[in-house]
Amino acid sequence: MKEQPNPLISVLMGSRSDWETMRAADAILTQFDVPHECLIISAHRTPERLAEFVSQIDKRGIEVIIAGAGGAAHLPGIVAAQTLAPVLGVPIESPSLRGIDSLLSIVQMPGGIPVGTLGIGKAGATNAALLAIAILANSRPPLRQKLLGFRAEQTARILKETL
Ligand code: RP5
Repeated sequence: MKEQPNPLISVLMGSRSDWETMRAADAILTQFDVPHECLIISAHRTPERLAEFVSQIDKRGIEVIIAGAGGAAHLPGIVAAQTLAPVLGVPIESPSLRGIDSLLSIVQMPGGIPVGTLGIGKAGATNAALLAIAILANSRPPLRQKLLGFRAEQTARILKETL
């Protein structure tokens, strides 16, 4: 859907309908100039695309994967099962159970295969991107500086607010 050459981060989502949420992750990664891609890959609807994606993760140099899914949200777990790259899961706010189903599906991974689970919806997508950037920033001082700047701007903005 949205690709850059040599992405460091892959943003996956189970359906086009997840984009309204996951575009928040895309926006943060774009703001930080982090090479990334956004792809629709469904664990149950496009299993072959999923298999092809996971087989190429290391070869393509992808370091962190963000996966948003809703309902019986198994995408982050099935990706995590097939890579050592950190996988961050974003529970989509599903219409029927307001994302509680997605949250519990993603967060309750049995011990042994971790998925770092964020909050439901856009805040979760935003934080998944910031966490992915923090992971990359451990070995990239310029990115760490940008992250520090982002925090400082956020703090300054809040301090300026009045009622
Ligand atoms: C999941 O099913 C997707 O992650 C999406 O959140 C949910 C519903 O998909 P659609 O029916 O809207 O395509 O695979």
